[in-house]
This record gives sequence, structure tokens and C-alpha cells, in this order.
Amino acid sequence: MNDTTAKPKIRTRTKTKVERPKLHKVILINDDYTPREFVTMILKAEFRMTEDQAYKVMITAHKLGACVVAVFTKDVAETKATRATDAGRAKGYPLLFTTEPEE
Ligand code: TYC
Repeated sequence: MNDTTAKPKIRTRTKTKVERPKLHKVILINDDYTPREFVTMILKAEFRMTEDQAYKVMITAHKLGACVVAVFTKDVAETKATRATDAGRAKGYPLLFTTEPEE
């Protein structure tokens, strides 16, 4: 045995890197054909909004061209956007919900 025998290095700290999953916005896009009441109804049903909240989001998209509805994890945002868009398509409306990652 000599004094220079290396001691096994004991790992004192384990790096745990848990990244917060990036949230995704669901965005309502305006069009000229879908009735306002239908848009409001879909917002209430799919995004659990009150009549007031749904009306404000609908009228903002109507005036500005688009409006952020809510943010979710990627999977949930995409599922809700698809379901809401499909509900419009089932009635023959061009209603569109898109998603995009938050900065
Ligand atoms: N612009 C539509 C109309 O005047 C209503 C509407 C609002 C449609 C918002 C889509 O995302 C929308 N009937």
C-alpha cells in the first residue's frame, strides 16, 4: 500500500435535469362563414369556457383575425384543436383551430 492509492470517487451529487414541458397555445382563426354562435358554443364545450369568456375570445378572433384560446401541453393542445376543428367541419364550416409552441 502506498499513500498515492486513489480513493474511489464517491458521487456526492446526481445531476437531475427535469425540464418543464413546453406549453402550446391553441389559436382560434377567424373566417367569414362560421356563425358566431357556433364558435361560442364550441369554445364552451371543448375549452370549458363560460358564455362570457367564449364570447370575448370569439369576438376578438372576429375583429383581429385570431385569438389565443388557452395553453396546454403539446398533446392536449393538439387534441383539443383537432376536436374543435372537426366539430366545425362536421357542420360544413371552415372553422379552424391551430397550435403553436409558446416562446
Ligand atoms: N367571422 C364570423 C362571422 O362573422 C364569426 C367567427 C368568429 C368565425 C371567430 C370564426 O374564429 C372565428 N360569422
